[in-house]
Amino acid sequence: MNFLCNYNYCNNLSKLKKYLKKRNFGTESAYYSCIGFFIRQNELKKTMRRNKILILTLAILVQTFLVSSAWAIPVLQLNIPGATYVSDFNGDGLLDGPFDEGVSTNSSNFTLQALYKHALDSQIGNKEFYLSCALLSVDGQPLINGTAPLVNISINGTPINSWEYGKPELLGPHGVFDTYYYQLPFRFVPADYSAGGIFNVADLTGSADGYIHNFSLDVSGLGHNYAMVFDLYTYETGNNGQQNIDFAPFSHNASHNPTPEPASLTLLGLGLLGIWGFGKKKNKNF
Ligand SMILES: [Ca+2]
Ligand SMILES: [Ca+2]
Repeated sequence: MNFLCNYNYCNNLSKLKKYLKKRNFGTESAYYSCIGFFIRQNELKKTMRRNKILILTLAILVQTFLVSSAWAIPVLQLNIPGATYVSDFNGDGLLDGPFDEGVSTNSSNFTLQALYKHALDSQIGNKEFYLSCALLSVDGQPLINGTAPLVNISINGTPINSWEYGKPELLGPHGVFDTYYYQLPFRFVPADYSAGGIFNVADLTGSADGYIHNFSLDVSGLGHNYAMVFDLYTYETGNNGQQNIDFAPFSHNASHNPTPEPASLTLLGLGLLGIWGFGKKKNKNF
């Protein structure tokens, strides 16, 4: 009787009953074999529907996760407007250096921004934050303890030339330290508030409320011999008085890498002169 139990009839039991009655196929065996087929078909359909729902739910979950990760803005970040976000500075495919993952510039004069994702807060000025400026060699190595380098930078026009050796107190382990560094305490002010102005510096996505504090930096004093990595952090006092650190993730800090050394620029210059001389000589021959 399976010829009766095709999809058209077996997906509708009452239709099937009517069909069997009309054609006098009302024998029990025919009816039950069709009902069996009907149940199997229906179960298959149910399973398919369940799988569909499962796949849809998974797809929605994956999408939600992807969207929320793109919109996940760290509480603290450093940004240099106009600079580029570098994900792998030396291009070796590994996250292995202080300049990997972060906003980086080779300009000597730039604005460094401290971003703090936070709701509008009338008590904003009561909390102290810190910006650390760590001196490194141009290839990203911490400096060796000895005589402090005779370099100065300026922050908001104030010259900084006193370097401490080690790691900022309470700041967790960080590949950049121990080295010479300067720690600048600062506070956000009400005028730093920006409704919806906080974004993820890594991919420029997102929009959250928070505070942006600008520092004007002149690091021309580093010349071509030093690089600098900037970190942003604050301390929270927990319920039982312990100090917890909140810091910009290392993937959201900033760095300065100097332009190529004069030696290579001189070589480039000599090369250009050579080409120019060659061109002149060639012209004379005409
Ligand atoms: Ca790397
Ligand atoms: Ca970094």
